[in-house]
Amino acid sequence: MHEVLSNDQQSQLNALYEQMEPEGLYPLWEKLSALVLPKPDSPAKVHKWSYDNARDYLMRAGDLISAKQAERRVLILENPGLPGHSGITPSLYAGLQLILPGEIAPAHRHAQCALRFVMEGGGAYTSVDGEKAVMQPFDLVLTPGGQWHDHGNPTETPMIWLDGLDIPTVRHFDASFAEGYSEDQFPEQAPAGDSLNRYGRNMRPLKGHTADRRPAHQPLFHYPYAEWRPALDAMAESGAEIDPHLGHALEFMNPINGGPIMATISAHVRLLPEGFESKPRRSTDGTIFVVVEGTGEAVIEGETIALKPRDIVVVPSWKSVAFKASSRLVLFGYSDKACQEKLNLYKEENA
Ligand code: GTQ
Repeated sequence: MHEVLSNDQQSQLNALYEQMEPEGLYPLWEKLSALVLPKPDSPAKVHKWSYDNARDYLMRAGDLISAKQAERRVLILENPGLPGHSGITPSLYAGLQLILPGEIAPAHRHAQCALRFVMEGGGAYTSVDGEKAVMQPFDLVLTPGGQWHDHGNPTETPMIWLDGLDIPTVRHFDASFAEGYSEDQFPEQAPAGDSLNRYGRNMRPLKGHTADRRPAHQPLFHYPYAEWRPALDAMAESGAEIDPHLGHALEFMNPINGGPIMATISAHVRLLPEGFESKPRRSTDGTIFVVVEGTGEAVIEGETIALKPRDIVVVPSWKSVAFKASSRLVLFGYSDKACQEKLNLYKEENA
């Protein structure tokens, strides 16, 4: 409201509000400026989770409940600004999942899209519609919505990865469906790594992808560290111009259309050479970062956050962020940019 109301007018309005409230009616003019914001004002807070601390709690949970009992033994990374929401941002979820040697997290499928970013261990797998992706540290593995998936660890060492899901987005649209499979493991449909072999190297099956077993629009679900990490190094070593706001940055894409990895989630990696300081940048996609390598700082709206390997940091929508690399800094990030771009909402500002 722009004009000041007289006391009499205000008290008559208050009486009106009181009468209509039981019928679910409210005056927009009292709320308009809080509903239609001139710029994003996220309730989510900037926050960092120490991997070492979270890992200790997760291992303690591992002593108390099996992966099978839990269905998914995961610690939720809840944003302190979103209590009870189970989200790390208003649209996205993050969790740390532990699979101990010999365990299986039983097969299920759901509307939600998930990514896994491996934090430690090696040789455990995620099986997607009956095809295993055998995972190594800092690999990215997808389980797109609607596909059967189970996880297993046939190795001698615990396996921990970060789960990134669009749980709050699906909840927002009231569009959740989920079901368990009749057996622990979905029957094997193809050799481990088959889709990566066919689609992961800038090629596709000669026979034509629509004849394949994978959904034609989303054949690839494994983006190994062994491939993305050397790509960043090659960029840095080639003398390629470095983006002042991002560093050397590459986005993971769906090879079918060059679009984001999943309908609702985008993901990327960055390399900042030692001593590099990125210029401040903000974007409407609140982003979850994992430090893969190196040390440095994130300066988020003037707040300095120290970074070390495996730290997890959330930068909410429209908070300005700049990174300083004390040693060569490699970051993985995921956000809802994929979803916002479809809705024509995405914006960024590079200072
Ligand atoms: O691995 O399927 O962190 O369904 C949350 C929900 C993991 C999974 C989570 C899930 C999963």
